[in-house]
Amino acid sequence: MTPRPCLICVAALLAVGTGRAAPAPAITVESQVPPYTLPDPLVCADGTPVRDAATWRAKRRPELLELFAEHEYGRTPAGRPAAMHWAVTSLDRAALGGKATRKEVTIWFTAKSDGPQMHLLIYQPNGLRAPPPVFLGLNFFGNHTVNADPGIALAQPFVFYDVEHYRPAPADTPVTSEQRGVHAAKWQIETVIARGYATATAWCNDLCPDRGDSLLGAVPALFATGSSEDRKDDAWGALGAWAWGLSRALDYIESDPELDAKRVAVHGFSRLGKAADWAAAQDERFAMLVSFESGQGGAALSKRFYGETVAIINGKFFYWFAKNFRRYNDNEAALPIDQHELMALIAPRPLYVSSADGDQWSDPRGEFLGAKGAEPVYRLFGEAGLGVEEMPGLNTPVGDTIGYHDRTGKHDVTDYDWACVLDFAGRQLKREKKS
Ligand code: GTR
Repeated sequence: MTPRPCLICVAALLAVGTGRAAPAPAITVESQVPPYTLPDPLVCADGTPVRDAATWRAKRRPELLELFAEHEYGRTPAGRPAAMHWAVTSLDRAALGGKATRKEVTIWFTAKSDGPQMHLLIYQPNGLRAPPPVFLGLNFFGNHTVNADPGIALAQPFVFYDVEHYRPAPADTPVTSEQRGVHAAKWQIETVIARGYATATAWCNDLCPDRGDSLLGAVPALFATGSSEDRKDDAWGALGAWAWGLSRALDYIESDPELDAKRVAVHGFSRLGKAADWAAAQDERFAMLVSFESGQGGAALSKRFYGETVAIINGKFFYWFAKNFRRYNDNEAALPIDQHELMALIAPRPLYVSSADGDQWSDPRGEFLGAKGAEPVYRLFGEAGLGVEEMPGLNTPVGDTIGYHDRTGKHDVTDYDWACVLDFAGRQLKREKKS
């Protein structure tokens, strides 16, 4: 793997990119949250009120998508490349002790076999009478980390990371297969299978490596994005490319008769939760969204200025968002949108937001308010949304079409989180479709 840019290079890029001194310090005390005003998802830019689902669909939804693309995530190239194609590269009908079928699929984004490509790993439960609904999400460190199953191809290039701190490990770290399954607890694949769902995942690195120079390679290069500093102000960043890849994985799922492409729940944790949020907002083929501790740029309100702020995230992760997002560094009041409107773009599809009390950086209350602020749009569709006025106590899942919980513990995805999500999906995704 190309090494990450050194700290001096990053500092230089930051100075060029933001032209600012250090961001204002983060607030993690609720009483210090400054007053703020949220934009109303039900008022169009020209002042027209949105009173029905038809106006939302025809006017306000496209307008909000455009605002998020221009000001925050950057623009996504339309559709899929004409030469995109795929092949199943491995198939085992007796995986996970015979309970599942494991499939590996390579999706090439161009006609070239050595061009940008994504490796999709799929487990589907055996013995079902109908194609199962699917949980689809990107992983941080390679498909072989999501389960200890020795049949999973080791991610290429094989990169060792410091799993606890989400950093590459030192270059001389010995290459062994010990990384198999290091994130298995975050994925709970056996449980997901046992509850009657398939699970599909790909490594975010296939689409866009998570490092400063990544916009010059992989999928961003395919669309001639330019470097993090040279690209257009409204060009996408890594989050946009990751979201795009989730839609391309769904393109494959639509072609696979063994999977129910009409019931795909897209999910993601933290930075990959932000990507899942943006993917589900743009691509209405996703039937449900699960946003695990997606924080700033995800489910949490930016204007609360609590935990990670716009300036902090743009400083450290200058290649995640559009350059335009930097205009709101320590200037959140000027943002014409906020994240409750991103959550509203999921309506009327089921949405689940999960927080962790030990993860104040992601702003649990801001994530709850992001979900809560989407409710007026769900109501336009006759959906109840969260159904509670106040943030629930710890470990108390709430909600109808919008689900939410705040778990005790650190920044993570746990068996508890999955248990809540699977209960919610059972009610919301597996229910008979309304005709
Ligand atoms: C942090 C970042 C968060 C979140 C997190 C993660 O460093 O500040 O926005 O994305 O990484 O992805 O684990």
